[in-house]
Amino acid sequence: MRIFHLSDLHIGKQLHYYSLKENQQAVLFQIVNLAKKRRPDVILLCGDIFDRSVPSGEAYTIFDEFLQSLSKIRPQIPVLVIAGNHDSAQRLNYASSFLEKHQIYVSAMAPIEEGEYLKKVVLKDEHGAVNFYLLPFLKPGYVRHLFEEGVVTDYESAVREILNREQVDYRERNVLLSHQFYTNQGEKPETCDSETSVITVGGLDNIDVSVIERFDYAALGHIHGAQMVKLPHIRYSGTPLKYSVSEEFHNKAITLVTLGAKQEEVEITSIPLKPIQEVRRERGLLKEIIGRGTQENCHDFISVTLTDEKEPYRPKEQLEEVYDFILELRVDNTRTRNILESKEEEHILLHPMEAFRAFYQEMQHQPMNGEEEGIVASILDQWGGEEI
Ligand SMILES: [Mn+2]
Repeated sequence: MRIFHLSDLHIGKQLHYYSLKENQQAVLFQIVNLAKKRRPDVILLCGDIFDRSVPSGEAYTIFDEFLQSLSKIRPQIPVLVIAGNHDSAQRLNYASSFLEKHQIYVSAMAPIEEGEYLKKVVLKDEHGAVNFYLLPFLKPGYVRHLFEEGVVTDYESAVREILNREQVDYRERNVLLSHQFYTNQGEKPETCDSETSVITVGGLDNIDVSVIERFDYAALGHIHGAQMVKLPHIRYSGTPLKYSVSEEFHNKAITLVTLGAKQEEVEITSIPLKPIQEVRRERGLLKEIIGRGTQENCHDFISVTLTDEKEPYRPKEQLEEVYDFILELRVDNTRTRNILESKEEEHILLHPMEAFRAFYQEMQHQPMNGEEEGIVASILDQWGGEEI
């Protein structure tokens, strides 16, 4: 069975105030064409379909067109979709039973009630059945009530318990779709700047990969750089486009997974995706950077660092005569380095609980009591986790 694994489309995302509409449409169009050409048996979209929980009309239209084009391919290719932390479960769930008629299976919400289980889609190939388990993004607070008190204490126990109650038959072939932060014995996957929501101090949302190791393939979303976690069959596909300058050297691609018979090692290939605009850095003297501009690269999104000791007059205006899309402009010379050294400010990313504790202390001139801590903790627990 051949699987297209994709995640983190983030439809509607902007890059430093520039719309990525055309880039996103173009890359989705490429994916459709690659699906026509390579004929996968199934396409997986592993969360963060949209960039915001309230997507714009335009973002909806882009996703609609994508699903429509995919569903027109004959013979039909099933599309399996889970919600990520950026998606609104209710919104993504909209018309999901209607979509199933077109072999588009959406799972946006973790089980809420006793008798509810994960959405499971069974597909068949020459070796028999493959069970796809659709696990949408979840927080411990979403599912805690399904278990006895004290069983679900963190993200790891939440996912472990939710999977345990599925009673997966590991003698069969099973594929998991999941959108969480998986680590290998505390060792974190490589992250980048466009994942605003994945890093919390203290690793509260870490889930050890052992929880999902027994699946024959784990198709993951959440981390924006393609990579495996510990084992070749546990994998983040990464985003289809570069969503931050820090991804300058990422090779964005569709992960093509070939699943053979049970026990056979999965085969992994990348099918490169080509953006219509590159995202990259330019560093050097203003004169040099302007000199490097060509017909081919002048439409790229660029982040510029000027190293001129004598700061040029109106550098942005001069750069704009050559480059159309300047994301940011920085100066790195003796003057700016001295300023930085004198400040020596340390920016520490605090967990929301720690941040609130510090805020409370500053406002009230005393620490929170146990009851207050409990209230804040339960609010954070329920909090959707959407980042700005
Ligand atoms: Mn994401």
